Parts: sequence; C-alpha cells; structure tokens
Amino acid sequence: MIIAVFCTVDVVGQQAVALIPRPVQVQELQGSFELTGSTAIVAGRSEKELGEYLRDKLHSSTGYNLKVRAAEGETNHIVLQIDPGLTLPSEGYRLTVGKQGATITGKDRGGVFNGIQTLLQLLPPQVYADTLARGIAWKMPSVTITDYPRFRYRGMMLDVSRQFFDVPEVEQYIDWLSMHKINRFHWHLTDDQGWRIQIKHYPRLTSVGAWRGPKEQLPPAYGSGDKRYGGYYTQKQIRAVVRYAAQRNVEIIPEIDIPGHSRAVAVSYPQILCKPDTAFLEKGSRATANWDWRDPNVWCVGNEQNYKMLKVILKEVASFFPSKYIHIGGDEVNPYYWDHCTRCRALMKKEHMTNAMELQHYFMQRVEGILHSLGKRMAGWDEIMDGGKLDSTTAVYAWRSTAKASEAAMSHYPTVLMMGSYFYFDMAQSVNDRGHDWAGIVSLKKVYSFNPLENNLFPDASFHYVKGVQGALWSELLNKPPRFMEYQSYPRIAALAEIGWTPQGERNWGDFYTRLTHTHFERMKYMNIAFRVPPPEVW
Ligand code: TNX
Repeated sequence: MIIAVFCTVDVVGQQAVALIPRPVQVQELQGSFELTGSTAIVAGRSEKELGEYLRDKLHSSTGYNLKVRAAEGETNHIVLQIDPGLTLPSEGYRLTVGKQGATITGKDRGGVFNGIQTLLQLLPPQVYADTLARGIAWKMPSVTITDYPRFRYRGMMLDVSRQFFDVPEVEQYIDWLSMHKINRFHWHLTDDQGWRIQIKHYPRLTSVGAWRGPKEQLPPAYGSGDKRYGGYYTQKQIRAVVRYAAQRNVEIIPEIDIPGHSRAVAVSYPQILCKPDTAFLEKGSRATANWDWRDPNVWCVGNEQNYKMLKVILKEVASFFPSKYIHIGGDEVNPYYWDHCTRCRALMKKEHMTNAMELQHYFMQRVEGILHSLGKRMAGWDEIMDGGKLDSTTAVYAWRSTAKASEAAMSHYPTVLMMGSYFYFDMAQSVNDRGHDWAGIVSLKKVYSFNPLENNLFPDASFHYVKGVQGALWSELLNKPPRFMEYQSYPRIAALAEIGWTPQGERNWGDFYTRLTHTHFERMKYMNIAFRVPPPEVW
C-alpha cells in the first residue's frame, strides 16, 4: 500500500526572486546591477577555472566574452572568492549584488559553484539560451543571499544499460543536474541488458556484453529493430566525463551491479555462472527487461575464480573514478540459484552457513574486502543489509521502502534515500502517462511532498546517518518517444533538488509551484529541456 504523505503547509514568505532550489536566506534590496560586455570576472588562482566556467556560461546568450582577471576593478565586476573561514557548512556561499557588481564568497569550490548557479538564476531566463538573445538588459536585482545545503548528498541516478546514452547526452544530463545544485551522479553502468564500461582485461564484456541483436530489443523496438543495439564508454571517455562532472561540482558514483542483474556478463563470460547454461545463452535472453526469479543472471558465489575476476574489474573501475564509494548493486539476487551448485553447498558447509541469505552476505563481504584493498568503500542497494552485518562505512541506498531506509539509518549505515514511491522517475507521473506503476504514480507534487522528518522515520540520532536523497531514472521504458528521458526527469528533478537543498521549514508546495511555473519553466525552455508541463488538474 502506498501512503501519500503531504508536508504541512506552514507559511513561507514569497520571494520576488524565483530561485530553485530556494535559498536559506534572501534579502531583497533596492536597485540592480546590469551586466555588460565590459563587466570583469574577478578570480584569483584557485577561482580561475570557476571564472572561466561562468564566462563560458554567459557567452552564447549574451554574446559577451568577459575577461577573467585577478586584480579587482572598482566597479562593474563579478567577484568570485573561496574563503574556508566562512562560517557556513561545506558548499555554502554568500552572494551580494549591489549597483557596482556582484560578489560570491564560497566556503569552498563547491560553494562558489553553487553561488554561480544562483547568480545565473537572478538574470533573465534567456541567459540559458545557446544562441544570442538580442535586446535583453542583463540585469540582476540587488540582494544579499546566505545559502547552504540541507544534505551533503544530493544525487541522481541514470540507467545507461537498458538504453544507452552517449557521452554528449550524459554530459548534458550532468550539466542540467549541476544547475540544480545536485552534486552526485550515480552512473548505473551495468545490468542484464548491457555492460557499458570498457574493462581492458575482459574485452568481451563490451565486445559481446554491450550489444543486443534484433531479437534482443527491449519491446517495443527502438528504431527499425533490424540492427544490433548498444554501446559503451571507453576508459578515456569515462575519464573525460569524470573531469567534466568535477568541474561542475558533481561527483560520479559508478555502479557495477553484482552478483545479480548480470546477464550481460554471463553472455560474455559464461564461466561466471554456477552452470554455464548454453540454452539460456543461445536464446540471448537479454531482451527481457523485467527481472525474473528464474533468470540465471547471477555470479556463482562458490567459484573462487569469480572473486579474482571481480578484483581485476573493480581495480580498473577504481582507477578512473576518484569517488570514495563504488556501488556494487546487490539488488534482486536470486540466492536460490546457488541451491543446486555443489561448490556453493561445500562453501556453506565450510563456513557453517545455514541458509541462502548467508551466502549472499558472504558474497557481499568478499566484495567489501576487495574494495577496501583498493582503498575504496562499498555502496549497495538495501538488499545488502540482508543476511548479516557489513562494515560501518558501507553505504546503503534505500529503494524498497521507508522501512528499509529506517532500518539502514538505525543500523548506522550511511544512508541515501531513494524510495521508489517518491524518487523513481521511471514511474508514471499520472494515470495517463507512460511509465511503471509498481511504486505508485509519482507526480511532481508527490515528489515534493517528501519529508524525511515525518512519522518518526528516523528516531533518536539515526537521522544523522541519512546522507541525503537521490532520484533514479531506470531506462527500460525510455526507448520511445525520443527525449522521453527529459520528460521523465523534469520538472521532477527540480523538486528533488529542493528537497535535497532547502531546509524543511522553508519549503512549501504553493510557493514552489509559483516559482516553477512563473520562472523556472522559462529557464528550462531556454536550456532546451523537453520537460513535462502537467495539466493543472493532475499536479
Ligand atoms: C527495480 S531498483 C530495479 C531496476 C528496475 C526498476 C524499475 C533496483 C535496485 N532494481 O532493475 O529497472 O525497479 O522501476
């Protein structure tokens, strides 16, 4: 049963400047500052790259090629500065706009980056256009803003296995996220339907596992259906995307989904299965998007060679993702698959295990050990909690229910909230829309209504373990129509961004709705996002 929880409507004052996510504190003053071709961006050595980012963002719409320089002019400037002494949390910033110009002081690099996003939102929405916008006065109102995030972790997951998105598409997606102050991109790189990351030691993972033939299309077929479908990222491309994201204050968390959801591995290297099942391989059953209990898509827990192979794979992955965490999936494993395996039964006996869940837990602990030996920490879906205790640094992504989120935080695992009924943007947005519905209809209002403090979900000090929130876009239903992924993402990601950023007491549906429809829709239009404009009756 799905219970809709709507936030209490406390009175939140309307701000004339319509910012999303809404800042902690905004003081609106008289007057404004007009940006011109001779405005200078003042940035020291540590802020230089951010200055160039701002210059580039302003270039196409204004036509200006602003100077980025170190010395401060008297007037007509945008000053960017990092000040670690600022008494704000990490990623916080102060932004002041007066007649002479604007100043952004960030606690750290992320703080300045976030301040830049707010500054862009103070300008007319045409600022986001990728072609010259003529006849616009580039004025921003005088303000003093003090701002910082509610949660350190504000993420979005994209599944590139069921549908493949190429590098420009992924970078565009990350760029849009960063403009909403979202700072994590969870890259779901592998699943039954395709392995999308080059691993030099195991070339078949991409030469075979990244492709599906005409009979293996996800229904309904994408394009003509008579070509093979797929794609993958080379290591060089991955490194470039990691850099692109880092410039935008976005850290990438890669996901390699094991031990289940591994059909793409099984067709490439059948030896990972307990019983290399040739009938299954001939069928090339990667066509089915939906997961099935009978599916032999599971790494064999009793095969010692598998841990060697996983170490090689994860070592390569760890070498080009700087994030502390690597997500190893762990969802929807069929542990009964191991019942008929002699080696698995021998392992159970040797380790004094009594049930299949303990085998799954054994696998997780081995992978945890591999990651620790590589200097990384483990993250996984909430199923990784089943069967026994893991290391206290291991992060749990709670997707199945609020109960699982409570369990994770109360067990003192760093916890990321992504419950399907609020945060799965592959769910339909209304009864008339395309999308899954197993977690209910996830309307914009439903997303926005999420309040982690309601119903005593995180009693005592357990809220401390909630690191943040994340949306998910699974892609089995994104094959048509074109750009449906943007329709599914926005404006729901705007709501997600505000949940992650704005204090609960400063959030209010009516106020968000006004800012969104009056101003943010315009911004997204100029960003060229194919977002959904829901008919008023189904908000
Ligand atoms: C569950 S959430 C899955 C995905 C599907 C999704 C569809 C999770 C960890 N696994 O494999 O794509 O539902 O909503």
